[in-house]
Amino acid sequence: MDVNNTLSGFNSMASTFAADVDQAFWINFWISIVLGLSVIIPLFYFAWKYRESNVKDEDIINYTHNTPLEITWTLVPTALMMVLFYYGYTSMKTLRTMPAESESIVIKLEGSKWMWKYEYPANKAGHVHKITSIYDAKIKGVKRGLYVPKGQKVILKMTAPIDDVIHAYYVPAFRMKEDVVPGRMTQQWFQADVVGKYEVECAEYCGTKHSYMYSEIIVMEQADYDKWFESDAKSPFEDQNAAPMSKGESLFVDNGCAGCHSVADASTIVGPSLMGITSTKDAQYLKDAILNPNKDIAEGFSPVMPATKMSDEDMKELYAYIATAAVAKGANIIEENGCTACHTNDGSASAGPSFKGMRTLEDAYIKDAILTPNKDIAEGFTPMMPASKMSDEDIAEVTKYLKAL
Ligand SMILES: [Cu+2]
Repeated sequence: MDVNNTLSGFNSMASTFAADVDQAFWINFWISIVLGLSVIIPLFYFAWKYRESNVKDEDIINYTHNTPLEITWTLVPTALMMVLFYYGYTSMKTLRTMPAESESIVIKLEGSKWMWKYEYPANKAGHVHKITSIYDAKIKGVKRGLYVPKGQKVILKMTAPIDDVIHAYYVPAFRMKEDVVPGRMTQQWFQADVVGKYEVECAEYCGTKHSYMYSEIIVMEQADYDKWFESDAKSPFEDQNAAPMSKGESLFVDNGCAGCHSVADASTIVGPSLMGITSTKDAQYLKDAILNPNKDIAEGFSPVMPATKMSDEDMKELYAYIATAAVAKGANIIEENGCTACHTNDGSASAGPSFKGMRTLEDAYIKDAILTPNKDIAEGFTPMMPASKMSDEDIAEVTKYLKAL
């Protein structure tokens, strides 16, 4: 899904009750116009007709009442208002009457700063699908969403963590919106009849990344859905599984770390970037930061990170992921510039010395060696390295990579 920061989905009516909601909206709209104009037009007409220069003092009469007129202007608006009430009430009732849980797919939904998490009931093999939707700046969208079959009733049981804020789960194409409240369970159901992808947005301002709190609902054919649901694949679509995530990366995404921390570059999202952090902080530091995040806050950041429960084993995987993800960019630059043709990572000399062990070099030395390589050659090597044109940023990435080796 490529999101564009505008409300999309109003051009489709993908849920069974979308047409009812639209009908109620347009009836509401036109009756409001009629009632509004029935006041505003006479107002201007009478103001003009009885303007001061047009009325003689002797023409002014004091009417006490006019029974037929008063009955008319009471009954007609009341009737119109009852029409509004009828359509509002019946469509509201459809939306708010939950179908029987035994005939529906009941999915738990959690909204938090700034991600949506879904938890399905266990499949036949006992596997429980847990899916996290987090906005990914690289793909300008979310990688995963809520997968549902066409023509089936789905009940969403929604809540937010007790220390979070109010969000709202909003699906324009379904004409459906429900508050997601910390410590409270709210519900909403839908049945989607059109296969497709539909955008989900948070509709309750919830802080810095509110406008990036996206998810999507993917409506699938029943057979496709069943095939995925009975498997343990993270996603029903091959392209979303093409590059399987490492355990550490899954932990990073599923626990929502990616919502606030970047690892592949130095940009600040809400929390500080974790890029290169493993070169100065050990695994114990990361463990502390996860279990008791507000003990030790990086300068310039506020204590907003929720504590996360994680096993020691998972901590290790996560730490390993952060260590490799942080250097991935530098590694890419090195690869792209052909450096690996002459330099290894493992300590063995090739045409040039190995990168391993270069972590002791000064930053300025590394920069010089890239831009003017033949100025200062390591002992035992000949001056043959080509100068590389590299931006200061790329050099910084490469330096970080070398220091992490
Ligand atoms: Cu929100």
